[in-house]
Amino acid sequence: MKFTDLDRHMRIYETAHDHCALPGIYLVARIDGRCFSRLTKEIHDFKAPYDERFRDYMIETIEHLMQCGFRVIFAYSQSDEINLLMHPQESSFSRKLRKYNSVLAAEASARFSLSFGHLATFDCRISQLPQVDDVIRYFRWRQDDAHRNALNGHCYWFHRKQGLSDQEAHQKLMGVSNSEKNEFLFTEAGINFNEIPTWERRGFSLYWQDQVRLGTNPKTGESQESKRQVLKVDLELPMKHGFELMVRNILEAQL
Ligand SMILES: Nc1nc2c(ncn2[C@@H]2O[C@H](COP(=O)(O)OP(=O)(O)O)[C@@H](O)[C@H]2O)c(=O)[nH]1
Ligand SMILES: [Mg+2]
Repeated sequence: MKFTDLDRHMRIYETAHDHCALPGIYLVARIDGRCFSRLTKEIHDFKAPYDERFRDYMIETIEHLMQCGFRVIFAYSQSDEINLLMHPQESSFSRKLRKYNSVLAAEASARFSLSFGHLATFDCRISQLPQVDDVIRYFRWRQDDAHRNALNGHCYWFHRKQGLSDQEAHQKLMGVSNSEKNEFLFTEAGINFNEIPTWERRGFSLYWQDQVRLGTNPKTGESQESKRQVLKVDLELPMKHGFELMVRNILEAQL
């Protein structure tokens, strides 16, 4: 068989089920660390439940993901996950989902591993959201999950530090409500949940901001202003409705 015939014959198997996101659908990628429970507990002595070094590796990874060829307008991260909202007109790779999934997972894995100094990998999935309200709900969902994780994490690690095994600590938390966990932390562990760092309770974000710089016009020698976009790392996110409003403003500014 000639190469051109063989190529045409085989290519179908590779591409026939390629799915492209429809124009106008909002795309959010969730990139999640693979087996990070083990990695954070056994391979590295990260402080538990939260470690600023781990957070900073995630920030370096997100900064890379926001500048590696996709039009990412907003990132939200908590625990070992990174959520990226694409610009509505994002069109790389003809919006082929397999490309977003594989390239973003690969870029995140490579960048995080460099910071971390060990092999670490991420998977990626894409949510295709039909309306702005769905995008807002998506990020609200992830932030509510951050709150749940923080509450659980602090309770779990308090039990562990008291000498309980992994299984025993998990069992202690079964069927316990959020307000009971709050109360437990306050009375037993001496932790006022509302006073732990905001980024632990609410996650954190990266987004673009205009920066005005004063320079000199090389031709005229006169001073002039120039504008460029820089990434802001926001560790003090608002919560609930305030967070929803923030995501809405960032997205609607692009429409
Ligand atoms: N020690 C520590 N662990 C963290 C930190 N951030 C995330 N993790 C852990 O990362 C894991 C992420 O959970 P999940 O994605 O469900 O588990 P996976 O399937 O093992 O990756 C949890 O076990 C978290 O406790 C941190 O700052 N310090
Ligand atoms: Mg994970």
